[in-house]
Formats: sequence, C-alpha cells, structure tokens
Amino acid sequence: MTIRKRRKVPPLEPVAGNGLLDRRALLGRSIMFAGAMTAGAGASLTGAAAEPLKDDPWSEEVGALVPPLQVPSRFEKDVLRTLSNPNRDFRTSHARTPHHLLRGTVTPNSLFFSICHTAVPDIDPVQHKLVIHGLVKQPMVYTLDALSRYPMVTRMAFVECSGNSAPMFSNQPVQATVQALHGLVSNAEWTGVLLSTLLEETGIDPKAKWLLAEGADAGALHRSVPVKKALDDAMIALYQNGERIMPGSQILPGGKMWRFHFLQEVKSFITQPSFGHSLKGPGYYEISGVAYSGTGRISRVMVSADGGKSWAEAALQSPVLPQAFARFRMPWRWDGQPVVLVSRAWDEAGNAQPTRAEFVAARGETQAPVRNPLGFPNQHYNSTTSWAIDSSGEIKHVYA
Ligand SMILES: Nc1nc2c(c(=O)[nH]1)N[C@H]1C(S)=C(S)[C@@H](COP(=O)(O)O)O[C@H]1N2
Ligand SMILES: [Mo]
Repeated sequence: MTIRKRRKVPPLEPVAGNGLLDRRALLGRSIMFAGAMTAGAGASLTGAAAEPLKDDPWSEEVGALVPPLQVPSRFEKDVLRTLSNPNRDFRTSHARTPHHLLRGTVTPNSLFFSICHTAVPDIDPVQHKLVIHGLVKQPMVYTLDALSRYPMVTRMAFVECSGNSAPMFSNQPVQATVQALHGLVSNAEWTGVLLSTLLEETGIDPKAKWLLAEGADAGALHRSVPVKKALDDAMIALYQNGERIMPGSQILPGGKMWRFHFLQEVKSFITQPSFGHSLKGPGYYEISGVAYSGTGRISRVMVSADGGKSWAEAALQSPVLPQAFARFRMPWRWDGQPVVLVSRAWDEAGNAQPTRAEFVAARGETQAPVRNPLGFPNQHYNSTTSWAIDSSGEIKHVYA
C-alpha cells in the first residue's frame, strides 16, 4: 500500500485587506477552519468538550406522516417573499425573493419573485392556447397538450425585472435587506419548447423584425421581443425546476432581455453576510453571493473587504452557466474591526459590473430621503452593493 501524499493546501494567509483569504482555501478540508471557527463566539463545540448527544424530544417519538406535497419545516416560517402590495390591491402585485436567506443557485418555485400587473390569472391548462400569427407563413394554434409533444430543452436562466434594485438610484443608501434592494431577480431551471422550433413550423415573413408576446391575464400584458432574440434562445417554458410553472410566473422566461431597450447587464451582490444579519464575533466566515449577466457566463467575481481598496478573486461554484446565477464564495477571517464588503463581477464578453460611482456618473441618481423605494421610475440598475460591518457586527448598506 502506498501512502498518498497530502495535497499542499494554501495556508490561511490573507490575500487582500481586512482578512480576505485565498479562494483555494475552500478546496481544503473543514479542519483548516476549525481553529478560526472556535476563535469566534462558540460557533461549534470541539473535541474533548463534546459529549455524546442527548436525545431531543423529536428523537423520542414518531413524527408526522409524509404528505403527498411536502412543505418546508415550520421552523422555516420566516423564509418568505415580501409583498409590495400586501393590501391586495390587484393592480400590481410584487413578491420579492429573500436572497439573504437562500444559499444555492436555484430559487425555489415558491420563493421565485413575481410581478403581476393585473393579478394572477386562474389559467386552465386544458383550455389554454398559444397562437402564433401575423407575419408568418402558416399561423398555428397550440394547446399545452400539443406543445408537450414537441422536442423540449432544459436550461438554467435568471429572470430579472428591469426595475430591480431601483432603490439604489437614491443618493443616500437605503437601509434595507438584499431582498428589498435586489429581490426582483430569481433563477430557475426551465423546461419547454424553443420558440425557434415553433417558428420553424409557422415560417417567418422576412419583413418580421419584432414579435409581441402577449399574456392571457386580464391586462393582456405584452412584451416586445426582437425576432433575432426569439430565434436565439427564447423558450415557451412549461416547467420550472421540474414542475409545472406556478401561477404568477411569466410565459416566456429567457433570462436575457424581455425589455426591448437593452440587456440585463452584469451584476452581483453579496447575500451573506448582508443587511439584516449580524456577525457573532471575530473569526472565520464565508462571504457568499450571486452574480449573473444577460450577456453570458460570469467569468470572474472579485470581493473586497476594505471598500474597494484591495480585491481578491472569489471561488465560483461550477457549473457556471450562461444567463444564470453563479454562486460565489470567499473565505474570510474577520479580525473584529470595521470593514466594508463589496463584490464586483465580470462576464465572458469582458463586461465589468460598474462601481457605484461609475454607474451614477453614467446614469444619475435620485434625491433622498426615500419614502417609497418602489416608486423609483429608474430601470436597469446594476452597480456594486456595499455592506459596512462595524466592530459590534452590525451591518449597514453604504455607498463605497
Ligand atoms: N402575462 C404577464 N406577463 C408578465 C407580467 C404580467 O404582469 N403579466 N409581468 C412582467 C414583468 S414586469 C416581470 S418583471 C416578469 C416577472 O416574472 P415572474 O412573475 O415570472 O417572476 O414577468 C413579465 N411578464
Ligand atoms: Mo418587470
């Protein structure tokens, strides 16, 4: 038997200001972090002190029967979407994703953000139809049943409201969670029929440059889509994360651009730690967040703990997919002094997420104080987000 040489693990040396560690440390074993952990406020019990666990009440009795449709544990009751319109005014109801309480890349269907301009229609899938007409050679009507027999594809894609992050246009940082600031974006695995498959069947008049995608809700909400884009990767999505699309999800999720002016550009934000969390003493933490770009794959995320003076590259969870959430992670040892955490992303086309200063120089800002962050008329906000942490572990939203 040969003894395998142990892989040389990079030491836990800071690679940028205020305690950011080399991302390769994440490839190491958790034992590397044990010392750093216990230096904190007793995040875990260690070695000799730990006795065999006593049975807790739930270990001493038989639990509940498994239901046909599983719902989250009752202890997850606070992991909820926030509603902009809790008084149930039907005109526009917004539900925001609690990104500060989620850790992966997929947004659970029940927590997917939603914007319904005329409330959620009660669509009967047996009677619902898709019609393609206008500048086509052969107009067609498809039932859901018929669509289910066409070749399907599955892909990850984010959907983002162009009004997402609008509170960031304020010239004073709004003290709000990542859910309130950036909750109008979510990411899912979509399965459906490519629109190009159906347009091949109908044929397109060469004069056609745009198509109008119209919903079956009371407002017949529509979005203009360039035909070029429709032929590229647009999908008639039928399933979301493996199950039928829930009421309140849009008909044509495509991830890139459903507003005709321009793409949802490269963007990232730190979800852990962020406003609403607090740090429990110095020691090891993982900084984590999401990055995405309507242009393609995320190529790099840099993280700073000193408000942008020095940067270190974060680890990206593979696979990194085009037009989908990339989860980034950064090992960090906090010495208990004030810090400012920022993330900045690049995409494979070489686009850089603008800093706050660059964004404001190009696109402007609005006057604080902000009474109603949702009242911001501005769209397509994508600069960096900064979280200041003071020595007591409290987190504030700042413009760094
Ligand atoms: N039929 C219909 N499609 C719609 C909307 C709507 O109200 N009705 N809202 C649009 C807007 S403004 C956004 S941001 C997205 C929201 O998608 P989601 O609710 O599936 O997350 O759907 C778009 N498509
Ligand atoms: Mo939107």
